[in-house]
Amino acid sequence: MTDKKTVYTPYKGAAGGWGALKSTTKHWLQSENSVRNIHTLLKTNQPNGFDCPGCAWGEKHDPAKIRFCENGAKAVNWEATSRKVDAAFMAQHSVTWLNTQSDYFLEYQGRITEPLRYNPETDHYEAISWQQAFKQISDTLKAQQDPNHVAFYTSGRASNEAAFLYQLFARAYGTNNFPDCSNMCHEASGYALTSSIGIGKGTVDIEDFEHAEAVFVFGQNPGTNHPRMLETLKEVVQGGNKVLSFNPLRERGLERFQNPQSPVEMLSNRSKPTHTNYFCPKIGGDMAVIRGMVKALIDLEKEAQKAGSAVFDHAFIKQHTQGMEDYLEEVKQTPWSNILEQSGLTKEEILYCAQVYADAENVIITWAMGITQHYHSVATIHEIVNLLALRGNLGKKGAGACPVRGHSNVQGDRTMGINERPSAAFLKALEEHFSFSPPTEDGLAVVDTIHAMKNGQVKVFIGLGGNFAAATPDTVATEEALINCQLTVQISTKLNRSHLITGKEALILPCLGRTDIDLQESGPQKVTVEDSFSMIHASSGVLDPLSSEMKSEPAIIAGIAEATLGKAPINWLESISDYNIIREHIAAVIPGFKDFNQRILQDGGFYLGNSARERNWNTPSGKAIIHKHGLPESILPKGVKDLLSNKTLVLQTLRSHDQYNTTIYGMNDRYRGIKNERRVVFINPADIQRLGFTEGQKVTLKSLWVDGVERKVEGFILVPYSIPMGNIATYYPETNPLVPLDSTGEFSNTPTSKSIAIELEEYRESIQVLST
Ligand SMILES: Nc1nc2c(c(=O)[nH]1)N[C@H]1C(S)=C(S)[C@@H](COP(=O)(O)OP(=O)(O)OC[C@H]3O[C@@H](n4cnc5c(=O)[nH]c(N)nc54)[C@H](O)[C@@H]3O)O[C@H]1N2
Ligand SMILES: Nc1nc2c(c(=O)[nH]1)N[C@H]1C(S)=C(S)[C@@H](COP(=O)(O)OP(=O)(O)OC[C@H]3O[C@@H](n4cnc5c(=O)[nH]c(N)nc54)[C@H](O)[C@@H]3O)O[C@H]1N2
Ligand SMILES: [Mo]
Repeated sequence: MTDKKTVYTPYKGAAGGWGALKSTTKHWLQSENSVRNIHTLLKTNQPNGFDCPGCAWGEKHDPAKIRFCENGAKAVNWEATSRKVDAAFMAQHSVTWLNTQSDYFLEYQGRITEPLRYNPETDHYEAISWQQAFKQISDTLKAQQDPNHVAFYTSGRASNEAAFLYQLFARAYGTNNFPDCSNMCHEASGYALTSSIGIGKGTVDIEDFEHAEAVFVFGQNPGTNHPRMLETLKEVVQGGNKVLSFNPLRERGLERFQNPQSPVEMLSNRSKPTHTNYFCPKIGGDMAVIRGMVKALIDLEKEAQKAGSAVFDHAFIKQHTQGMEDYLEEVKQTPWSNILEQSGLTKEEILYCAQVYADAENVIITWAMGITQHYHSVATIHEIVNLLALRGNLGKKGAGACPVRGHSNVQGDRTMGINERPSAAFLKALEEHFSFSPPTEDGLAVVDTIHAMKNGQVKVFIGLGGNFAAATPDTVATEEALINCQLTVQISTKLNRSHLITGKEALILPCLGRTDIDLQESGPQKVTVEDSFSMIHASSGVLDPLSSEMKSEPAIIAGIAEATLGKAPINWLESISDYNIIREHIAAVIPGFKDFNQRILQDGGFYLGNSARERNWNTPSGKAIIHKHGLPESILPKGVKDLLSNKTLVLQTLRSHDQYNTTIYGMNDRYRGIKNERRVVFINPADIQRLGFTEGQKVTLKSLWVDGVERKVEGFILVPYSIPMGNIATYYPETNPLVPLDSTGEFSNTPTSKSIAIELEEYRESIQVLST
């Protein structure tokens, strides 16, 4: 049994503060590039610097400010290392051996500095020239009988320029197969917002937070994942306004914040609260919370009417919405007992939330993965929109919907056309500008791509960044799918699992990252990205690349495209000589990018605009659609209903403070008090007792799913934690083997990685028996 104290000691400090400063310094020194990197860090999110490769939170325009946070600094130092993975490194380590190493070990080995081809005979990667690599890919692509045999994956760090070229190439080749990280992330937000307010993006900008009287934060952990958001929340609280946070875990990083850039706060060791109230609903209980709030608002409205006033914004509802009456009827029919049972909150708590909402003139609702990775995520986000619409909190200053995006350019990639279901208008614009007929049939998203690779329909996988093998659900099934491919190509900065789970043939193409100087024929290039607030701005690297054998993402795409399609529909190699050429194409095809090249010259970039913010609803009826859904019977996907027992727990998989998705920077999770360990289960102490376990005991987690396949992970340590009974949490990606491939969200098809039915069993450590 493990001594729990070695793993878990509650953290007493605030988010940010000295803890953050210490950690930033440690990661900076460990990069083995410290002198170079301090210069680099100071260029983060600055006018002539690069966009932070961390999260997608936006910036207020303030040139005097240092614009990076602890986790942004980790991301920068991680990329700007001096360690190299090249053919010499690969000669020393077989792929089979590397595959026994941890995700942390793999990425820690450094930047990939030359193109590599897998040799199955020796089980090693070997050097290959760029020309040979492009030829191998183009020969394979040209040999496919159907372009839909190829899938083009994108991770959300790709710049607008890279994403635009990538989708152009794939469509000119003939497919809409664009699985992307968004399918596992904010897909439900995109779907729910498009189907209700006619645009799949948030409606607020950073300035709106200055005018909000209440901010509701659902299902996110900004202390770790969007640290710069804490400062914004702190300012809202300081302004005398309300911040209500909803999270099943008591997240230290959401409770108090000490600004590392404020000498007064640092020297006096004082911190400021980032919320006025903190509620702990059950996992998946947010829709019930909001339903309860609306139910309470209906009563408040009745009372107000008696007094001759109103709580609802009737003018807005009448002029701008469709379906409100039906929805309110549905809410009236939902019994309080269901609401309280599913939400896990008390009626008093919900009434309080409703009163705060009713009292505030302007309200913003933010959310992230705690909302989007469930079976009923789309229904929950519709419910959020409905709540906002009731008081006209859409398209007015200080109010609106704010899905807080993950990857730094995941939103931009979608704007550029990375979408397996492109709109007819987008395809028409491509056709008119480039004079070719893009494919019109829907392509494959992540989960369908895995199925298609497994059954041989997709034979070639190309990944523009990311770590498909580790980030996707059902690891065993996903690995089988990748191994089944004829060719897997990974365009990457760092070594990861996806390089080791190869198709019959495999290539690694090393690319430049955000921090690197991207030198092309016309000189150093900038790229552009879009943040969560639809601000488009330029990013230029500041470091000399570690090797001349690394290419930029646009150059790699252009190289593959030229080898496959020749000079059609554009002269690919010419387009990368100066990225202004790519941006001119973007300006011609995508609405909102007129004069793109001029507008990115202005500091802070430009605002893309948002139709819903202007109260223009791009829906069939021209109004915001108020959807009604019944509260789900159970928050678990329907399939598992018959398998549940009183031993079943609901598992959510989340991020530690020392990771960026599948990139593991270290083994600690400071705010949650975890040290040197990632294989932990956060669990309510009463559940530990109820299930007959003890704190610190190791367990096996098994997930329940209809297909009868055994999905398990072993040797996880039970850590008592402030989490509702019946709920547990573990880190991703270690527990991805538990997420059944077909357990996906309704409408979004996003893996339900925040609600998995689990049973725990005692783990017996295997005893080494020597056979000789
Ligand atoms: N440093 C760092 N920054 C990142 C990332 C990273 O890995 N590291 N990842 C980036 C990416 S791609 C993304 S998408 C974002 C992710 O940002 P987050 O969404 O903050 O990421 P998670 O760690 O998945 O955290 C989910 C939070 O939701 C809570 N939660 C889980 N289930 C529920 C629920 O049912 N209801 C409610 N109310 N809360 C729930 C969890 O307790 C946890 O606090 O961050 C981005 N930024
Ligand atoms: N169980 C569970 N699964 C999840 C989630 C969860 O909460 N729980 N979250 C989901 C979410 S929100 C997301 S967004 C996905 C993330 O899925 P991905 O985006 O596929 O994964 P990352 O871990 O961000 O990818 C890391 C790799 O990207 C490469 N890389 C880094 N920078 C660059 C660059 O600039 N260019 C290129 N070409 N490559 C680069 C490096 O080689 C690195 O190893 O995971 C999803 N999976
Ligand atoms: Mo994400």
